[in-house]
Amino acid sequence: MPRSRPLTVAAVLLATLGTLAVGVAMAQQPSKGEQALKYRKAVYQAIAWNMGPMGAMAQDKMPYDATEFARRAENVAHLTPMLDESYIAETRELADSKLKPEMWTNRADFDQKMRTLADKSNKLATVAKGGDAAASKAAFMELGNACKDCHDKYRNK
Ligand code: ASC
Repeated sequence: MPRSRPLTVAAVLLATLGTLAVGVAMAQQPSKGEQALKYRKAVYQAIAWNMGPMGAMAQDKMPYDATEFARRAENVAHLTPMLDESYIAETRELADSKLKPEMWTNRADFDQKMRTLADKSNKLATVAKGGDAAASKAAFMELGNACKDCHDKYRNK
């Protein structure tokens, strides 16, 4: 069938190009672990962004503003429970992380620290709603200690 040859050639060519395009698209797609690590860093960044002004107020580097402090505390309380799901096995071998490998063999301890983080940030949000500067600052320090406790053990400098 002479008419079918050029069509067959064109079809094979198109199929090959299509496969190549899919291959390139897949190569550019970050892996599940890379996406989880990116998400993790974004959540920590959002937490730090909100911790900043509270820290400045707690250290009297900025005037205490009860409404602003409570809003930031509420934000952090929403963010801390979002970290858990980023610590998936697919992130374990990724180089672009400060996570110490010990975390994977001390998972129960790490998870407990994560629960403490969530508890302390919830407590801070509740206390901050009360608008008492000294109580808010004290609860902020407790939360900061929960951050530090985990960083000291599981985060590379
Ligand atoms: C913060 C922040 C941290 C912790 C830590 C507490 O505000 O960004 O990583 O508190 O410094 O020691």
